[in-house]
Amino acid sequence: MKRDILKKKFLLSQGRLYGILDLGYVPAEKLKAYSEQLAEGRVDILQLRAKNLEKKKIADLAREIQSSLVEKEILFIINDYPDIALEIEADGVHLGQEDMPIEQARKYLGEEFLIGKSTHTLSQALTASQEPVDYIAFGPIFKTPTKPDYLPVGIESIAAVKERIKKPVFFIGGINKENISLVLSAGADRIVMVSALLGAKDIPEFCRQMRNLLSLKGLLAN
Ligand code: 3NM
Repeated sequence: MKRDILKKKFLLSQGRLYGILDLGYVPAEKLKAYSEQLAEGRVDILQLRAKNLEKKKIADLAREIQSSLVEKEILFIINDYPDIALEIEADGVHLGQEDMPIEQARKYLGEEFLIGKSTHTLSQALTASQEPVDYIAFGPIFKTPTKPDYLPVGIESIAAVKERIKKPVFFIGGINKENISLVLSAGADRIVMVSALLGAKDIPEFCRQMRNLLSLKGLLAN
């Protein structure tokens, strides 16, 4: 085990900026370079999302980027596949509504792994909060080319989710430099970014700017 669960949970509790390395945006041969830039910018959590690759290839890529993240205290999450998370000893897995049911994933992985779940309505988020998940992703807040078939939940739903759910909730979908302040003002204190992050001219600098906005939000909330 690369990290014990207490450390993972501590890092999750501190996590504000969650980046996803999506193979839809980054070619496999550039994955390591991107992960190093995201690590330099100090995202708190990094997920590997590879929708169209075979599992063996995903596991190989995951191993390649994992070492730099362990050293930097960045949580490493595998999208969709509990078996890959287990095999490579990632910090956890992220599951969607159509993936392995949470109870089953929890039994399979045991208590040493983090599990996150995607939710797209308040009702799904409430259901997920009763399941053995460590965090919830809620969105898409805005329309996004990264998940084009999903209806946006809208910025107003952020406050409702925050009010009702005590587990960490990461807001996701269409969040970028232009609208992040709106998202934070609406009540979000944890966000996920994909295209805005991966498309930034200077990824470490972009991460720093986003982290500054998120920590300012934390200071104002206290
Ligand atoms: N999941 P971007 S939205 C991977 O709502 C993903 O569950 C979503 O990408 C959800 O930051 C999304 O480029 C895409 O909009 C987020």
